[in-house]
Amino acid sequence: MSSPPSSLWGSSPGDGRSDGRHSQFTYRHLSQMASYNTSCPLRVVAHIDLDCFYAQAEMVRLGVPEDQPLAVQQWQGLIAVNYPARAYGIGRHCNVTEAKKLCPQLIHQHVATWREGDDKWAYRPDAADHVATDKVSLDPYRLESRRILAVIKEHLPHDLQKVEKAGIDEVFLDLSAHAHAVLLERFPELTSPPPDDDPSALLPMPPLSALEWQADALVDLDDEHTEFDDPDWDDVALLIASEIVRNIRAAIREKLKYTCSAGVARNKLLSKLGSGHNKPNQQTVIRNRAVRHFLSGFKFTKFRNLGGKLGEQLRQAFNTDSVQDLLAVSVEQLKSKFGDDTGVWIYDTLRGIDTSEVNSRTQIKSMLSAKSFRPSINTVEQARKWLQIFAADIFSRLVEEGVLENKRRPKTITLHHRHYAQTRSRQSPIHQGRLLDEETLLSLAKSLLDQIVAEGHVWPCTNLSLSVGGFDQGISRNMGIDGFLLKGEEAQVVKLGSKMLMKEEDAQETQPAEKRRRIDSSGIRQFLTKKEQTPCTGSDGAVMGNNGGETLGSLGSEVSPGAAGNPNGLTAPDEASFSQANHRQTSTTVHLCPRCDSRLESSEALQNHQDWHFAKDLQEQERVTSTFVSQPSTAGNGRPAPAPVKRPGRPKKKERGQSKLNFG
Ligand code: TTP
Ligand code: CA
Ligand code: CA
Repeated sequence: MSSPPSSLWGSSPGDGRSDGRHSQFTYRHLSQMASYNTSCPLRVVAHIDLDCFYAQAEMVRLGVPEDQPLAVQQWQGLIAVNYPARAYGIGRHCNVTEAKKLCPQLIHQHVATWREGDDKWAYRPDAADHVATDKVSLDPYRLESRRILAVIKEHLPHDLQKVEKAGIDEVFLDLSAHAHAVLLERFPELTSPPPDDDPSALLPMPPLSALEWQADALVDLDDEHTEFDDPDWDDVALLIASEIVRNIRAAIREKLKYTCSAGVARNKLLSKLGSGHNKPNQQTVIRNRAVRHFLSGFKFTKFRNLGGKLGEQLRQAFNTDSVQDLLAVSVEQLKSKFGDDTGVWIYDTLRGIDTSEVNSRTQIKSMLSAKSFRPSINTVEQARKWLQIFAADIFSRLVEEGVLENKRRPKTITLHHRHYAQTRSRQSPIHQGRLLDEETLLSLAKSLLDQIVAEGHVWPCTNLSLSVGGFDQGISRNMGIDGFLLKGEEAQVVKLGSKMLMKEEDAQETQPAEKRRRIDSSGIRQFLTKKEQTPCTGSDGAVMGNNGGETLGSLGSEVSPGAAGNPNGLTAPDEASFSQANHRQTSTTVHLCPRCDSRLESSEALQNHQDWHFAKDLQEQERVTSTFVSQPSTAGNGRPAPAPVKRPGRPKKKERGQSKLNFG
């Protein structure tokens, strides 16, 4: 394995562009593509994100014309807004009344709900008035998410897939091996052995003087480069990746009617920024020679992993949130303020260097179904009705996970119960042996409830949540920063006293919370625990908007944890939960959130705020949910599918200095 590119911007392995006859890249770099080497300067990564996802899902389901303004409603708030509606100034910050004022013809479709006493979710015309008896179901969107993922997989060669589901509506693809295969096919000269069998020999230049980027939005090059410079293999690799992505997007459009946006670049950091750069229905390519220019316009708080505590500390330390400003800060300064690892990581990130893996680890580790009650519930019978809904909800998700085929099954079931400020939890094993069914889940849940009720002083109850966990692990540790992140996410849950996201060996009930808290609180991890915006401080109030403009505390129904500015844009399936450890922390403070220092006006608001954090954690964990095979490839036939179908409404933009490229 060779060391990362030496250039500041990570694009060129040598001192600059080629000598005219030779590429700046070596035979070794080329072969690194095939093995998904994350430091390979020819690496190509894409991020695909659905446009206004829930809104599109409803448009497709209802057969609504594409130019019809539509938003997805949850109680009185909006959780997704399509682009025609955005043109009226409608956003997640609006409630239904405000949105209708802006656009009277807006369709506001309420999300599907489970209803107390009913055993199936449904779209109900009166859902908005039933916050007390209904629970949001995001199953329709999960289902669509899965169909989209299936199309993406279908369009990638079976043995050259590396796909990470990064949220309900987004994926990262490491297209390096696939693009490598296409490169070898189109440029057979690359298959010859290097001169003198020396892998560090420079490759010949690509036999091309310009590349055809079709409708892709190309980011302008850095100042020292021009469009008249000959392309090198990194440009060609990105072009191939962008063809692959264009074809995938066309297939999603054709088969499922969804539009999505994409970013194509050399790593996750850049591709993620790229996909959001030209929404909707466009893909943005960030060539290596354009990285500095591209990044200079951003606030670093928009970067993956700099949206939270670490980003805030960085902002405070240097009194700026501009990437450009921080480029003047030396790595030594960063190290002295943040420690060696984090300092170097920040230094690299500001320069668009990110060697984290696209991780096809993707198996659910736990599932949770929950409801906060306003008004509270007061009887065992009521609680049991909710357990029935939770069991049905969890079971339907387990079926999708292959529980009927006994592919994977959970080992434990946990019930949390809240009575005023007091929370109680009970857990029991799920016996392996026989087939797991909904009835079994329900009867286990009921017996956990009985145990809690037997303690007395349990009514009124303001929140119940049922979860299953202890699925087989199958998660390969990522050695990049993501590895730390995963740890960090686990660490958060350790702090919360929950076992749900943890590896089993971490999940010892007997381990004191304080001790567990210390495990992951050192070094870079403490910064990289994912903390997106808090619901009470969201810049466009998106999360608050989810509850009709009221605070979670005042309405206190299900938590909708997707946050404005959340780069993953996920929404947990209206889960809300809490833990005993969490409660211990909060009861001693004056409504100060121990995780993000937000000040809340009441203990109830604080509790709901913490529910939101918890749901975010679970949502992060849901991020880790899908199953893909990923195999380092050898050369294969990876030619992308034929030219994409033309999509309506897509701006055709001819880029400077770009002309037709004829392959082969
Ligand atoms: P996003 O990808 O963040 O947003 P989006 O798909 O609606 O719009 P864009 O075109 O800008 O990508 O979120 C994906 C889905 O997650 C979104 O359709 C609804 C849900 N969500 C919430 O429920 N609440 C939130 O605060 C956010 C951000 C998302
Ligand atoms: Ca989206
Ligand atoms: Ca998203």
